[in-house]
Amino acid sequence: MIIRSKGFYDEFERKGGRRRTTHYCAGCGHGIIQKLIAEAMVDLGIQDDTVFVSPVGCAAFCYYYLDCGHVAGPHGRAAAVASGLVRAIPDKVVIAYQGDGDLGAIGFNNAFQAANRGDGFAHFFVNNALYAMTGGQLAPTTLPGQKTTTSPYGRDVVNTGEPLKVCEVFNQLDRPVYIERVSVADSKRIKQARKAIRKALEIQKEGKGYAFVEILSPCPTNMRADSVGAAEFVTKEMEGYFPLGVFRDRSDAETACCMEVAPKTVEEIVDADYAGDVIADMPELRERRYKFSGFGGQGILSLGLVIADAASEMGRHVSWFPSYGPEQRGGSASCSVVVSGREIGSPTIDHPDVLVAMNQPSLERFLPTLRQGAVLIYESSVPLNVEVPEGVNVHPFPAARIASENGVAKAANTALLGCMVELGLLDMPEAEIAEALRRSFSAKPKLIDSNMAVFEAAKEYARKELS
Ligand SMILES: Cc1ncc(C[n+]2csc(CCOP(=O)(O)OP(=O)(O)O)c2C)c(N)n1
Ligand code: SF4
Repeated sequence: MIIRSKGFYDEFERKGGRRRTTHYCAGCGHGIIQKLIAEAMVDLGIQDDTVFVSPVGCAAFCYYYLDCGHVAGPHGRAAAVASGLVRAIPDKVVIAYQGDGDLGAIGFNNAFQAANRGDGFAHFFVNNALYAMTGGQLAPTTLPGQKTTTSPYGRDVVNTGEPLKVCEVFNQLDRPVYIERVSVADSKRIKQARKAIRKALEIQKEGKGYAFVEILSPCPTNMRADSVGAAEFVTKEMEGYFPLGVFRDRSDAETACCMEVAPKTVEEIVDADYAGDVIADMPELRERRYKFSGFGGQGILSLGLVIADAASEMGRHVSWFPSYGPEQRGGSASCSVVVSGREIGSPTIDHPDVLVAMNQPSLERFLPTLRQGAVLIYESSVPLNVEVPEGVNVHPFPAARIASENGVAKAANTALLGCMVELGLLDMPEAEIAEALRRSFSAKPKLIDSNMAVFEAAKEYARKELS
């Protein structure tokens, strides 16, 4: 009979059926480390409040084993996911678990920046000196001279660098509360690893900030050894480069890190950002998602910026997300603008509420994404030969002609702005938009009057022909 911690599920419902054992090879450190985490979670009474971010690597299946909340991170991004989680659910305990390829290579910057910010999560870094899941390739932590499938003659530090000492690097940063390197290569070391893992989770329970524990871990399969040989490699070889010990412990400090000043709830964040009463005075808190699209040089990105600027001046939550090719001019360009009374979940837009399309590729690409009730404004000199989805309100608008007739051929974007104001698509007083338009020409004041003329002419056209 297997007796296991209540921190594990009774059975592991993996692909291929229910099982009672993990997929780890005999002698692998991952299983030991996860057992220590499971036990600590239960003993600290945080199991139901814990969200575990699993990596890509041999430990990717943690969500089959540990009985807590889970998010699976893309390769290298567990720390970035954890950074998001601690902001979205600050009262929960967040764990990020990463291998040395995952954290030390593709995900290093995410991990480093999270540590530098002191984001409040427990960060477990499993260092087995290679990429295990993919067959034992060289990792940033591979030892000099160590043979792997991609360093068959041993790691050459001139070509591939020295082993990356993550604890030592993170120990240069101000905000981490706790940094320790431990090992699970034998029972004496496992006891110390147990303490370190508990401490990192206690720090989370108390909301004290970022805790980093590096765990040296045997991988018999790729260290090309049996269980004993792999454990010996960890103690005799790896510890020479990665000395064990506590690098930092500020967990007793009364105010351990940033987390004591971070707002605790979404409402508090909103209040802090907005000064609260600004929102209360805004009856129209709806979220609108705009896509502006055309050729580079048509002022599409600037159009989005003017709207984002006006909304931001009014205390709205705003995102402006440009997308363009390597060409400076002539290629396709678009931007997504979200204006909202609430925090914005994502700056990308799959189904815009309003699409402004200045060319044929924009119509082909974005018109099919519109849903019932959405609005399309398109440059009327472009033939509309893309099927319009049902329930979409279509407004052909001669932006280029209006701009030319008013003496600024390049101001089709300003004409579109006037059209949107007249059609009531901006949920903001016209004066705020006009002010933002003027601001956008602060470096070229000579263009302000002519653009205001285009703006007025566009409004007039839209009033007569489109409303
Ligand atoms: C974007 C991306 N690149 C590469 C891979 C292939 N890949 C899967 S696991 C892995 C390495 C995992 O090594 P490590 O983080 O050291 O964890 P271990 O398997 O040793 O526990 C790689 C490169 C992937 N899944 N996704
Ligand atoms: S390959 Fe290595 S790290 Fe992966 S499960 Fe096997 S022993 Fe563990």
